[in-house]
Amino acid sequence: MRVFTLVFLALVSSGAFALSEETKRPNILFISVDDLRPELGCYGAPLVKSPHIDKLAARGTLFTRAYCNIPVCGASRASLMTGIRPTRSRFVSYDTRLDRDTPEAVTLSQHFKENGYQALSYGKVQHFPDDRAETWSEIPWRPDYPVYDGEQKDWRNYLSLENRTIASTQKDGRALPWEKIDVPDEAYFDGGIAKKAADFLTDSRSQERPFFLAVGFFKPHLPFNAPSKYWDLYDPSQFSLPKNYHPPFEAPKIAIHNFGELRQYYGVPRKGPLNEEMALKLVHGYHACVSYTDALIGTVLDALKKGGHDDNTIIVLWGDHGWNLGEHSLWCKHSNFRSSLRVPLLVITPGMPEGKRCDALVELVDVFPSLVELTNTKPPKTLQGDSFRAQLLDSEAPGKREIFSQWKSGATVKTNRHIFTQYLGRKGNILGEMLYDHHEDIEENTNLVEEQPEIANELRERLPRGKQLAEMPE
Ligand SMILES: [Ca+2]
Repeated sequence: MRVFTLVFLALVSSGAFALSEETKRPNILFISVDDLRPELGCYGAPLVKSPHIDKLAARGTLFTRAYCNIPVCGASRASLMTGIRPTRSRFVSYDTRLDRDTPEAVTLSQHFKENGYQALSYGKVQHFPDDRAETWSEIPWRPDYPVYDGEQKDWRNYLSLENRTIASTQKDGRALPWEKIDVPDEAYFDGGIAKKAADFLTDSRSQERPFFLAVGFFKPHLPFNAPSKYWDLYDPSQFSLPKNYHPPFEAPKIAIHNFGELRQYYGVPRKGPLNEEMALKLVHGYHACVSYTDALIGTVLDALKKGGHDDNTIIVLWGDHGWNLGEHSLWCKHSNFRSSLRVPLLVITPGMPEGKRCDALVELVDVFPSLVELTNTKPPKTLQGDSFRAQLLDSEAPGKREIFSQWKSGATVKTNRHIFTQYLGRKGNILGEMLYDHHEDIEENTNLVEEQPEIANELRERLPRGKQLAEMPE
């Protein structure tokens, strides 16, 4: 295997795989899956039914230690799409807008559009379809859903009579945090998104010039609505709550939240722990949605093959942040724990090694510079991440020394062995700190910040100072 790698690297350095102006640039299929935690068959979770993603992983590189830079949808996506890090004042919430936070930055879609690509967005890619829409070749497409009072109220996409009845009585159209109904895949928005992408990939338009096709699936974001057959893939008795269904020992209170996102659904208590029946049904519903999305990814990949694009398309599959299914007593995202920060990331590049698992540290801000390098295009000056092309060529190539995440007042640095978070008040006062040893305590159950002051101090020094990462020089 080592010999193969050396031969391969020699070929690469000799330019055998280098793209030239005469070579047709590769297409890019960019699949985002909302709230997908890295708990899939290919990530070592055999009970999770994700056959299509598992098959995809066998064709390229799976990153085992990929982290988001901020654990909330809109901000994480904005950061990835600009290659710029979040701070306490930039890319902070679910409703982040690029045209407000970084109006001048070259976005990923804009970069490829300006390099002759057709740049298309189907489904949930950026939070707002109208946000810097000019950076795409067409206005980002989403399934039609009713708009009331200027707001998109029906994005939850309930189909069952029970949920629609409940929603009609609620001020903002909310209902149960799940839905199981016997409908075809196409009935929900995500089925429509997969069909739209498949239609393009098998259409002559996809042959005209290289494409950057971003396909964004809404599930497994709450509410956990999926066709019955995906719920039925699982025996409810197989699910249990995690061993660490409790806050970490010695953790600061600020590290734990009240999972307000889930509290907004009908039947979920306003505070306190969930009863076990509800907790286990949420775990079941989440997995049903993962398997539903996995099947739709299969639909898109079949179309990619049918369209004859397999050999000339880079595929990136990523989740925008992690998700807690009871870990640390938490639900949803919005925290500085590994369970909120770690994401799935698969990259398939034609001509590069297949079936690799890479343990190097990578962060989502690295995706943009990687795609720039893989397509031999000129990087925008604003990029703050680093290309992981070297890791795609050799999964054992050394990675970054450290990566960073930010969630509100909490700034996190992750190294090969440790993860350290400091919560800082507006006046620079320390609100709390956490240190976990991932070699000894991967689940982050015991805060070592008092017990290991030397390591804590070293990592404290490695956090960006002053106004945090935001205003770091480029
Ligand atoms: Ca999300």
